[in-house]
Amino acid sequence: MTNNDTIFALSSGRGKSGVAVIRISGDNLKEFAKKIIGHPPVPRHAYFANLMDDTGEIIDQCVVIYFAAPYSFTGTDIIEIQSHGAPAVILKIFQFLRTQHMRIATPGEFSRRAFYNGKMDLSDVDGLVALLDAQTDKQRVAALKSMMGGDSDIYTDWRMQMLKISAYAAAMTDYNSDDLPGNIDETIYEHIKTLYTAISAALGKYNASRAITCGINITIVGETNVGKSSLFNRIVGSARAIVSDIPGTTRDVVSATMDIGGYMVNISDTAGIRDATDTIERIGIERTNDEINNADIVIHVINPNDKYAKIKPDEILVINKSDTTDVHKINGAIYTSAKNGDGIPELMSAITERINKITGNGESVLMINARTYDLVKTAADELKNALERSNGDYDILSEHVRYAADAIGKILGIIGTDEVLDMTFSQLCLGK
Ligand SMILES: Nc1nc2c(ncn2[C@@H]2O[C@H](COP(=O)(O)OP(=O)(O)O)[C@@H](O)[C@H]2O)c(=O)[nH]1
Ligand SMILES: [Mg+2]
Repeated sequence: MTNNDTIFALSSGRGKSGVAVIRISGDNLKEFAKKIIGHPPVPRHAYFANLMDDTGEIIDQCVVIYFAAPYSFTGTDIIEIQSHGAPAVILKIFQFLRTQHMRIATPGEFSRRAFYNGKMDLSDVDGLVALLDAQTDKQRVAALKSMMGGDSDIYTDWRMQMLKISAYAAAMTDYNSDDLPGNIDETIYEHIKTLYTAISAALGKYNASRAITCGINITIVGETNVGKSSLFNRIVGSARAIVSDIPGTTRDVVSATMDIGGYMVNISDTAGIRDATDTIERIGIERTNDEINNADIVIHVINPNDKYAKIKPDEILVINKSDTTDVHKINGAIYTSAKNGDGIPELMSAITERINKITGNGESVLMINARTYDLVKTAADELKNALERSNGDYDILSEHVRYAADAIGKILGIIGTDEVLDMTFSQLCLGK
């Protein structure tokens, strides 16, 4: 596979649609554009064309746009063919393109070209991957910011500062200390400290970033028959979980994904906690415990007049069946009736409030993912090493700061191995 092959793919979604977009990337596509529209193309102009194969048979009526390098998504020449979105049309166009010395692109190959041609760095590609996966508005906003270089700007700034400090410290060893300004040590150390604080703060927001991109995990727990499944159905808005007055009805974890205030939420209904009578229910209860460990928010449901000592920090205490009897008040608890809907809006507000606390309202968080987390962490650790382990030896200090800069360089793909590139691009679909 070379970067010069002419490649094509369906860039719009699969299945029947009004319009399909087929993208071609390669060197010198002007001739081909001329051939299909019948005259030399002006870049970025939309041309209506009867797209014909080499036998003169019309394949479809299309709109064709030619983008001249380097002003395209990939930095190469690009032709976009907008055809009707019928599978038969797309197939026929693909067959035609294959006869024109073109091959189908591998997943992410267009983005890989954009990366190699300096149109995007790896952090931007991470943003693109996340944007194509975005299901909620907050996911869209965070991913778009990252894709448009918001995160790259921060990383690039950190890296430039590190490289400067590292070079400066390395040069210090060549000077007699009398020739250097008196407070030079302090200046260097202060600078590293400031950077370390900024990077640590970003790491501290990883949980917020993860909650936005992967969803916030909410688990409903409590004893059997308190109305967990009924509440789950109320929250999700459909009868997903089986409700019954037979204790132990819910044995497995029932999950749903939903959008609450623009955030993606993974909510699960669990088996009630009690001394299980059979093996399957016992497994269900074990799974409940796993869910609790993974949960960002636990909704703990109890019966009216159940005794309850203290609400835990990540917990929302819900007293259900408020329609049945007068309930005694517990400070901070929410009162609901899954039966008639009382208190459900209050419960939703309490959930939203917790979500906003976890995500910090989603405001300017670096979109850290599993790949970048380790690298940001390495950068922070190396700055710490520079501060604590160099003991005034500027060569050692310079080296540690340099390692930190390398870690950030890997996030951007400036320093990269093929495996990292393969992993990042393979997450993209065909046509991207
Ligand atoms: N009166 C009343 N009954 C409820 C309420 N919520 C649930 N139930 C009933 O309590 C029983 C157990 O409900 P379920 O949702 O299966 O509880 P779970 O075992 O905690 O999942 C069912 O008969 C429900 O109809 C409520 O708010 N009020
Ligand atoms: Mg249940």
